[in-house]
Amino acid sequence: MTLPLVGIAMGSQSDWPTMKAAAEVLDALDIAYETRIISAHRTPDRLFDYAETAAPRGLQAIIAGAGGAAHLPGMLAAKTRVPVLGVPVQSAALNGMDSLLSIVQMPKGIPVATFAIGKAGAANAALFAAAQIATTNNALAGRLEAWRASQADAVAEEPLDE
Ligand code: RP5
Repeated sequence: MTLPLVGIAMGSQSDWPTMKAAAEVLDALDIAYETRIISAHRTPDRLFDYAETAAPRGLQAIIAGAGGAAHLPGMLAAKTRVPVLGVPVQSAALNGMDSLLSIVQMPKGIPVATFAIGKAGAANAALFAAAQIATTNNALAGRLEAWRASQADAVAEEPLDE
């Protein structure tokens, strides 16, 4: 069994359609990961346990997505030195502006790298984690460069009529 290098954490089952975009990128790059539902508000003990064991278990990044009063990324970051990549999930009431501001405005001393609202942010968080890990993993560096080349190849030089 391959040990996970990346943890994908989310505050609720309802965040999975967004956070799945991160999982799809990690699948494409053949990076081992795990997925967990961890609510800062509803399951605080699970949050502490996950954060405290993340480094000893060998996780190199935690991608954490949450919506609304989105405390999950910041609280995880408070309890682990593993880099936390925050993904603001688009909320129904405020379209994710609440999530974005909750995650991005960390006070000095405990950083969370914050990405765009929604699926684009989740996918980019996974690409960022891949780039981080690739600094010490040549095989992954090659896969990441191939992924980017294939993305570039998929962009037509001229627009077509629909
Ligand atoms: C947050 O509250 C979750 O991250 C989710 O985005 C939001 C709503 O959760 P549910 O009420 O759908 O479980 O904690």
